[in-house]
Amino acid sequence: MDNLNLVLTEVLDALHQTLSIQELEQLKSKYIGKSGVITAFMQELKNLPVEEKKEFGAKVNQIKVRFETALNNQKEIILANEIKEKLASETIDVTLAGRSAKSGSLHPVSIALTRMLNIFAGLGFDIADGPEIESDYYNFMALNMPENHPARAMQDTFYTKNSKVLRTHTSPIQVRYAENKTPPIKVIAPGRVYRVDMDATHSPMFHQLEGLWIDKGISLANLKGVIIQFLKLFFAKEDLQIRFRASFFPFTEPSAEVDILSANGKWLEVLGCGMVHPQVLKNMNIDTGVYRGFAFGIGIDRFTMLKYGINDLRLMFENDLDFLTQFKGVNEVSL
Ligand code: 2NL
Repeated sequence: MDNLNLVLTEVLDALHQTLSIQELEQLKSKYIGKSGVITAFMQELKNLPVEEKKEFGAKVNQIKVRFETALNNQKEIILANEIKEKLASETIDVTLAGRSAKSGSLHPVSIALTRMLNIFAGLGFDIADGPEIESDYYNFMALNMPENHPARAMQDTFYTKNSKVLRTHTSPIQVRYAENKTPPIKVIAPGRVYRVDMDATHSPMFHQLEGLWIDKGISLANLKGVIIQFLKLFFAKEDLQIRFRASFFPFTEPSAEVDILSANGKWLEVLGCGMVHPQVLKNMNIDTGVYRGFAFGIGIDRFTMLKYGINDLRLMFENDLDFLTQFKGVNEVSL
């Protein structure tokens, strides 16, 4: 009997200190489970003499009932506490100011490209597109760059397993555009181009915009007129100083590079151009006895940097939001 009273005090004490349902389940099995302490008392009942059985049996039963009642009470207390804690920790302050959704903005390259497209559209140029994975023919052969040309080396051009190339310029777009048309042909070809090159001033992928105008009587004068007009409009500077320097490209003859005078008095090379080489015209099925053409190539990324005062090419490709968000609101939808 004394043992029984001791067990009751011990068990009620333990119950009141229980803080989780899990602990409660452990106590339940410890006392009234298959080999529980109270269960053991009940099994002892059959070994007792008849006269003790009644009193002891009643006492054990009473203890079992008190245990179960206390267990259920504690269970309710724990559940109520859990809800209280959850409510306190998950409180939402509906009076706090909302967080505004961030809106995106155009990449500076897209802004500069749109500006270029607007200018050339205004000068009457069509806009063409083409594949980034090109055949050797459209990327090199059609442009008068023979088998042994250094630009075709593995260390300069990305080749695919099936001997195609990642286009190294957007010229192939113009070859495809021109080969099944009769002049006048007046087109620009913007897009991504790829070269094996990676340092502070070169990226393996960059953006180019090429232009081509073929018609009867097209001359170097037309080339200069278009380039000068484009540069003055792009940099929004009517008195921009521009010079043409003789140069060489396999696909133009004669060829020139074009420099502009920067604010600090230095001449900056900005693009290459020339009269389309007769062999290239022939490759486009153009009658060289009737037609002439000029072509030019512009590095969009470098133009973007010049236009917006960006001093590091890597910024153009890192997509750092601190950099990109500075172009929010720069609008080139119309000139
Ligand atoms: C440069 C040089 C140039 C061309 C690109 C061209 C395209 C055809 C025919 C002939 Cl389809 N030429 N493109 C011509 C001269 C120069 O780019 O330094 N660009 C950044």
